[in-house]
Amino acid sequence: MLILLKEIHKHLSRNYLVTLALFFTALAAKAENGHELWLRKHNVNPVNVVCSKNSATLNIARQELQQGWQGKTGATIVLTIRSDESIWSDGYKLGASGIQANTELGILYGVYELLRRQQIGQPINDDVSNPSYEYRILDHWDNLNGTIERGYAGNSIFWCNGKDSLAVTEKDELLWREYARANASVGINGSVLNNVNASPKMLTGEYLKKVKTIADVLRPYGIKIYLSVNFSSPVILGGLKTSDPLDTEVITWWKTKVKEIYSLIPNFGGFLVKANSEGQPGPQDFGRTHADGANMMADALKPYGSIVMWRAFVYSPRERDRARQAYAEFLPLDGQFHENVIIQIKNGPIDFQPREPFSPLFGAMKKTSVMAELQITQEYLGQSNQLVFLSTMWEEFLQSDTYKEGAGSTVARCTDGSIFPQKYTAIAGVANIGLDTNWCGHHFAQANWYAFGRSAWNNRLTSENIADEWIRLTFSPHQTDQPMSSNISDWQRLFLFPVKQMMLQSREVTVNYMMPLGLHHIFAGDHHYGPGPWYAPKGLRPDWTPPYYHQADTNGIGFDRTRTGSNAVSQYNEPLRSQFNELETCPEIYLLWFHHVPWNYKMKNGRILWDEICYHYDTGVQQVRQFQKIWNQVQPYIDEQRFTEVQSKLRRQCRDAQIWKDGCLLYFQKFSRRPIPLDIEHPVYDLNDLKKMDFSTIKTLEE
Ligand code: GCW
Repeated sequence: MLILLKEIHKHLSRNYLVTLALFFTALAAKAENGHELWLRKHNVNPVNVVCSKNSATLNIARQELQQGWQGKTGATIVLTIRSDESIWSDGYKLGASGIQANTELGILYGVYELLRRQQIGQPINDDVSNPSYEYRILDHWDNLNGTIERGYAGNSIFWCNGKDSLAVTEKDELLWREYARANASVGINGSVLNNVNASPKMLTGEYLKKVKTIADVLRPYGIKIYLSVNFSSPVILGGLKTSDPLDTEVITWWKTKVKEIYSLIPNFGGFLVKANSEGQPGPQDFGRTHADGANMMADALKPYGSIVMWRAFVYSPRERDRARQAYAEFLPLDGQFHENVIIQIKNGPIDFQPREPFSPLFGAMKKTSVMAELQITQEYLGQSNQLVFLSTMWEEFLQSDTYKEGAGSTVARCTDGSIFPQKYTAIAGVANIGLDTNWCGHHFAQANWYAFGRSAWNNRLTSENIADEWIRLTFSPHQTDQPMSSNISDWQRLFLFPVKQMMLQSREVTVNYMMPLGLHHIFAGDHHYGPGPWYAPKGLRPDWTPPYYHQADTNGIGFDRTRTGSNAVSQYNEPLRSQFNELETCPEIYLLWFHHVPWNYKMKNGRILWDEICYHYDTGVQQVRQFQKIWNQVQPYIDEQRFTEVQSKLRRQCRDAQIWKDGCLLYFQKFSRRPIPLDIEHPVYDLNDLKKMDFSTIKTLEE
């Protein structure tokens, strides 16, 4: 990979002077702050839109066409709502002269696809496009005081503190409309408005009134509202003595609450619940099961055709291996959940780490609807300081073979209804959106929002495809920036190509400098930013400290999850179970996830494990430095604001990658007692200094 990066760099240098001259005026291109996302304004041609119906959604469709048409001047485009067997749900059929769909929303999605293709220069053949998942949802971990759990792009766009916290201004509504439009343009059709660590206040009348206002703004764009609910709400809000899900008063309380919600929001989508996890209340507090709790809520929602997304993110401090727990608790309940319950499972068995094998629950539950929960916000992947395109990670996950019904039973197929005919199919992503002007903190983090929507619509899209589209939409030169548009092929060669390669490699690069070879959860502190393989404050529960996960000692490193260890391998179907279990057949990317491996273990390339770890960390650092060079060389093709903002983030990423490498190598070296290979750069930081740093605050390290 490094060689490829060097090639790109060489290639760029050769052309640098020529292009600099050619595109110099591009520097004066319109300032862009990123707020328009992938929906930037451009020159349009007049178009004649024919549609026999009017509605809020269809009016948006019409307006989008008129404001974004780049096809033939004066063309006529017909929007037809007519059912067709080949079209499913809100899918659509695109043709040269029009769009056909079963639903109004299908028309709107078709319009966005048509405009996208015009903009990126893709042909329109009689194509049918149907969504892979019926529910494509953003989970906002927004607190009602405006802060966002694991948010790195400013405060909530929905909630705020202070005496006017429930007032809604025109500015709020405009922002919500922009948000809804961006989501609809990539096919997202649901938003959970509040944190899964849910405040009971969410369900009070005054907050529900604000939810109604938000729902009204989002509705024409096809975005349904969902709420995270606190299991103790009947006691805290309703004054009941218990929140036991089998208690008749509790059941009535939820039914009445649901009725109240529907009187305000007729298209309300349902609940998301984090129960008996990390201190949240749940049915187990009353000796009941997850199924008892989920079914009680599902029954209250059923008359309205809506769903409960019940999270499988559970683990207790007493268990020997956290990676086993979701499976151990949920599999025995398979078959007990009511039809409108969907179990929401994180992609990996632990917690959104830079690399995890897929959660074995995906290949296990057969009688229950399951959905994947991805994390768009980069809690564990550099937050909004680092350029990491997550699409490749999600692709790896969705295409992982669970062998549930033999080879080819990918996670994608286990969740989209192709293997198991689950009544509801869904996918969720934890949002990375906040009040920052560019919405996501890092300009490239927008690509993760985009990629989530696109993959939720079509779980077979490749990351390369998605990155290509996103770069073209987000950065392609405006037609008015003359020298650029006349040299579009240079733009493709000198901007699109290198930037795309950088994005496609970025997740693996991050794995290299953070947690290669299956290492996981070795962060310093609860902020989950910098390295902290040493982090183990007295009294903290062991499964919240890195030594629990890396298990480094003088013999070796890694968590033994083999048959003779925690036996987490047994949760996978064959042939994975045996493959993961054997040191020789375990893929090296998961080596230290499944095995405790001696420092001198011979890797496939002949190096010993310790050396291989060193090379991975070092390669990661070099790769990020290469990103910096690539970015500096694409400057002629991009507006100054976005160029400088990304440049400064890459500077920080380079430094932080170095900190990761130095911190981890110096610490693990205490156990390996081996030298760092002489042909790689040796650490520049001192371990004791790094141990004292608080990586969550920029100030400690900056300048
Ligand atoms: O990844 C962990 C996060 C918590 C989060 C939790 C969860 C919302 O560190 O901040 O809480 O997962 O998914 O519930």
